[in-house]
Amino acid sequence: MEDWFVSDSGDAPVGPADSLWTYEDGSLWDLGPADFDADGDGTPESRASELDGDQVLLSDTDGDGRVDRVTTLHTDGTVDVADVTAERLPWSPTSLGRLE
Ligand SMILES: [Ca+2]
Ligand SMILES: [Ca+2]
Repeated sequence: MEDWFVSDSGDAPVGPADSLWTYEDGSLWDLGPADFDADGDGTPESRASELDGDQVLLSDTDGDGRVDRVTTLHTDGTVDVADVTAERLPWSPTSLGRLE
């Protein structure tokens, strides 16, 4: 999970082209710039990652830079799509091994 880190620059990300981000337990998580165009509009708004062996696609669907959709591609071939509207994302950061 080398590309998961908490931003220490103090700069607020302004959009998915600069950084995808989310808040978790009061910390700003900077996921890095979007590099995948999931909806095909020509602008990258998503970033692939991995969680517990599953591929996940973290997407910002409204262009504010904050991740609001998580698509999980399970190893058994099933796909889950979760829209994130609450403060907490539907995953446990502890499983990434970076937060206590
Ligand atoms: Ca797009
Ligand atoms: Ca968003």
